[in-house]
Amino acid sequence: MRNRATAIRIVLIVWIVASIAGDVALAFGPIPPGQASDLASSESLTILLLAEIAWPVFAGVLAALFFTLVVNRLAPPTAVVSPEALRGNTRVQTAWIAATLVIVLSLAVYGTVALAIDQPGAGISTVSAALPMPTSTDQPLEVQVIAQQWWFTYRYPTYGGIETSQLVLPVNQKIQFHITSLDVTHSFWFYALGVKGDAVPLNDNVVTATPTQTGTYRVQCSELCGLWHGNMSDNTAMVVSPSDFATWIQQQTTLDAPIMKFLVPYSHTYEPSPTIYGT
Ligand SMILES: [Cu+2]
Repeated sequence: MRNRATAIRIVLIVWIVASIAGDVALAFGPIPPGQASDLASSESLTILLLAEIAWPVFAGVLAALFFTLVVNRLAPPTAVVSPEALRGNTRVQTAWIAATLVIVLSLAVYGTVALAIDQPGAGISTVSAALPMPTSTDQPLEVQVIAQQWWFTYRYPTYGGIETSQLVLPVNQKIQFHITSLDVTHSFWFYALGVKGDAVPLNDNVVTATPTQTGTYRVQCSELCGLWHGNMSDNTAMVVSPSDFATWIQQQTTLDAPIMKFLVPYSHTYEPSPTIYGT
């Protein structure tokens, strides 16, 4: 019995040390998706919070498993166990239910507050007209993502509705992504910005994020969309300074000029017409 009590104490100490060490390591380690936008930072914080809570629980399960396998490997020497001893431990059960309740309820409150306050712009758009040109970095710049088998194209309604094959965004400018599809369901995933939205035909899915770090990033489709789905990714998405963005948009406008008369007017959704090119 003394050995058993000592074993419980050792396992408890190992669990406490492992819990603290793991939580400290998590706090200093890289947490996905990073800090490249306000949205990504808030997602990283949520993931860190969940990991910090989950790690001690996981370590506790491992510790209990280890204890059971090693210490309880042999049955106790007493042949007869009293019925009371098999009844369960009220203190342990109460503590388990209370701890679970506290974790679940506080996460529910945290999640509800985060949904209500942190992302007021997120959700399905009900506006039909494109946003005006932003006059400050707090006002969103509208950028449309058009998914189609098997690539993405982008339209900039405040710059004449030009369409590009590369996604370029100005840093520290709030961006309102409008995601739609021309054929089947795709999903637009800009991992570094923490942006992921389903691209559904005839739907306008809106995600708002402010990129905070310049760089070259990857965007990809994250919804199985046909034969070349695996190839529907692009490493050339860029977040650049406002002046570089102005230069780029000017170049694209010049490039697009000869084809603008063939481009359908900007809209939040598009209905491909099989007869548009005549029969
Ligand atoms: Cu796709």
